[in-house]
Amino acid sequence: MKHLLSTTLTLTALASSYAAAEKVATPIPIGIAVAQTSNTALLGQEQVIGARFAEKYINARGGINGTPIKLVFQDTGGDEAGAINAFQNLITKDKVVGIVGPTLSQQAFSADPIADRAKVPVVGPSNTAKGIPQIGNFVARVSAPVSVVAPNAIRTALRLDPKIKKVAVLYAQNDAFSTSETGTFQQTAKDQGLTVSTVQKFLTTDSDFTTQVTAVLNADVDLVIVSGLANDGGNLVKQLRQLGYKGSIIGGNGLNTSNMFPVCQQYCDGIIIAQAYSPAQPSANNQLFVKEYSAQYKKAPPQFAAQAFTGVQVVVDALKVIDRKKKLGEWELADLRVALNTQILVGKYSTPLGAISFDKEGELQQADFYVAQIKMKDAKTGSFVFLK
Ligand code: LEU
Repeated sequence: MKHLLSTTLTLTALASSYAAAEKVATPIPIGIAVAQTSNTALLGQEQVIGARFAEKYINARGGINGTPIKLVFQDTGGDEAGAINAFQNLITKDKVVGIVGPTLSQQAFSADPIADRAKVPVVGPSNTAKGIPQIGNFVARVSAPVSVVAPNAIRTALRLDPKIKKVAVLYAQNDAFSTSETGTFQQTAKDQGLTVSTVQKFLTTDSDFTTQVTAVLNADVDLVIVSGLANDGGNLVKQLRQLGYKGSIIGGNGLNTSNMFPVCQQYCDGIIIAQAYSPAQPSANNQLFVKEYSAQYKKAPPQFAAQAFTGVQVVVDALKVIDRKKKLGEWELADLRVALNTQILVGKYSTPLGAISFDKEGELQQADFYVAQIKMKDAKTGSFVFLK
């Protein structure tokens, strides 16, 4: 019995020392957990493109001081369960050094705590709800929060039409980002002296918005502000126009993709959307990024692609600093993850978003923001025109 017990103890000790001694694989695995399926893929698709482009771009320039990176993709789908599953796979099976993801704040509030408990750094590429960096020490984001981005759209709408007085606000009540963003929109509208005549709720799974549109038309407003995601938001705008709404429309961050064009078609025309990225951002790093991206995809990089690229770049830049002090191949995975998180938070980065850094909670510090307006040529083709 005594003998058996000590054997068991030895085996347990061996197993744990084996786990502790786990080294980092090469190429260096970085996890990408975004929506590749479901309606949320309308948004996630651009993130996949941005991340893949970053992998190629970075490896063509020597990766991490000569060691290549390898992105490991796990599809999150559009819900919390999918994001949790993707995170768990990346952490325990794929043994990534850090994770860029998920697509939605709604997913981040469920999945990020898992990475945080496992001491795996997370860089949110598009999570803009209030409270994301505060999820935990291991959570940062390269997507500026609604409080910083959204007010720009209202200021621009008022500049384009100073006669705007009455506003209708609509939001997806089952989505964390949309409820957060509408809070900012409603506050900004009041601060700008506008009257919020009606507030309407919907679900990201809705496709019929007759009730909400009727309420908007009855309220006789000159500006409609929509916080939702791409499919629901697109259908809502389309039905607003089809039922006769003629005034201005602001779309939130969830409508910020040309993948919405097939949904609202010619009715997308004129939507005003604040931007956390512009291809015209003048830094040398951005201009090179834009040049190579445009050469490959025959269009300028959209915001979600640029932010996903930036998320990967931040992880890589931080790893470069660590690698200069002690080669990545000599690190134990668990220790490297912790060191990576520390370095991400103290680093300064020259990215397509301009010069960025993080505060000690992991909140993004970014200087430049923009507003664009959708211009549709016909029912299928359109573009985001940046406004001065
Ligand atoms: N900003 C949104 C969120 O934080 C996601 C984006 C892809 C529309 O949920």
